[in-house]
Amino acid sequence: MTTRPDSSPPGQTIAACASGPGRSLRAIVRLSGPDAVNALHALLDAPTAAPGELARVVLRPGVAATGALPCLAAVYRGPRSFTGEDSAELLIPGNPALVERVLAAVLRRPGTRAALPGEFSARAYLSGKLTIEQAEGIAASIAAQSAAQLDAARRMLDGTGGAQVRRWTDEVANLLALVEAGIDFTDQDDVTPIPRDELRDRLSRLRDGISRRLGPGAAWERAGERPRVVLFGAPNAGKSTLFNALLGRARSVASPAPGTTRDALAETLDLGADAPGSHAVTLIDLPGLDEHTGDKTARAALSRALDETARADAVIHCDPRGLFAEEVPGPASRPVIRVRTMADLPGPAGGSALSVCALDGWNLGPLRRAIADAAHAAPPDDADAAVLPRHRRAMAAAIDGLDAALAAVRRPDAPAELIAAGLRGALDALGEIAGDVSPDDVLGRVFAVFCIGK
Ligand SMILES: Nc1nc2c(ncn2[C@@H]2O[C@H](COP(=O)(O)OP(=O)(O)OP(=O)(O)O)[C@@H](O)[C@H]2O)c(=O)[nH]1
Ligand SMILES: [Mg+2]
Repeated sequence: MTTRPDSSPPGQTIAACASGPGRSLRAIVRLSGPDAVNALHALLDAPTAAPGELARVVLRPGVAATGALPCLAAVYRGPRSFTGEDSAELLIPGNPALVERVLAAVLRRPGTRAALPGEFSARAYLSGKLTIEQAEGIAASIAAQSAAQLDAARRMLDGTGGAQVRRWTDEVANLLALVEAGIDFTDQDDVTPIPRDELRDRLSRLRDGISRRLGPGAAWERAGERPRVVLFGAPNAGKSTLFNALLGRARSVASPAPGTTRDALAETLDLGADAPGSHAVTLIDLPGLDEHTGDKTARAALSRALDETARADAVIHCDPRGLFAEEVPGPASRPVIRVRTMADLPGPAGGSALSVCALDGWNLGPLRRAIADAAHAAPPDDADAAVLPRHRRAMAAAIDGLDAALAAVRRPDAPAELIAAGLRGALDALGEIAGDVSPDDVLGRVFAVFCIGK
């Protein structure tokens, strides 16, 4: 991620609970960074076994305000670990209070801090341990709600999903080369530009293949409605300022007084310029979540904010502290983009939330693309939903490019440059799926929708 000068240096050790909330047989406390192994050993009465092996250990009496507690632990030495750094995992009984105490003991160590959502995977990506496709496969397998979605996630993890995209990419690149050969060398005898009939057939086949993969589309695409995207967060999180910055005009009142916004303000946000192939969305500025108010109007505003968030198609969770502690109401499968607002002010170190500054516009491009990706999420009950939102949008953009090329091929007088332009658009769009994305986009768009501990 391009960092603003106030971002703190890397090299910190991060820790988080990597298992789900609530009670379970076991919970996993996960650590990564230079101090990970020492931090683990400080909790135990004896060092663990060989790297990579799960060993029986005993949690020292007092660490978690308990007596000695038998547990399991494993250490992984960098670079032979998931993140590429020294890492450790501690498996303890899955009791939330116990997990909290163990994490608190770890986090008391200097140089150790709580991991932000997606940070383990972001570190793995940055150290070259994961491709972007595999990182997305991890997120997708956690979010999957159907066998089809699990299959799609597995295809991302093992690279077979990417192989299909590469075949499409190759075909577009071949067609582009043929068309360009026709443009540049028509006066040379040894180069035969591709006949229009053959070009049209291959373009149609390709377009139909991508379109089949995309499926019938999200509910609102069918219904002709715009996806509803809400700005959610605490009072004074910078929601209204961000709303105005995204729209490019001062539509909502923003002020240093908490509780300024009292109603849901909806406006159309066009994302086409930053995210080709994307729809316009309805962007909604909401009142801040002030749970501790006695005021009747504020209570009505709070319930409006919760209702709108619960029925939104995507959520932009705003937090200048980068903690994202507020619980987001609504279905768990829906995209939530974590945005650290006010990135011009000193704030938390590193992390994988998308940092933006609404005052100077920093990183609003990646945020617009993240919104466009989220708006392409298919509903979870859709059997064809097994394509990630980011990929859906890129495929839609590729189809737009191929349609433009096809339209040009069908016009006998259209110059070959028009066909080539459409093909280049399709090639760029498919390149995005394969991972031709800038580091800014990767951290912002991919990891900002991960959850903590992953
Ligand atoms: N330095 C800095 N200040 C910001 C930024 N964004 C917003 N602010 C300031 O933070 C304060 C609160 O901003 P709002 O946009 O009104 O916050 P809000 O989340 O809409 O607040 P409520 O409507 O009360 O829930 C204002 O004084 C803004 O000028 C930013 O990126 N950087
Ligand atoms: Mg506001």
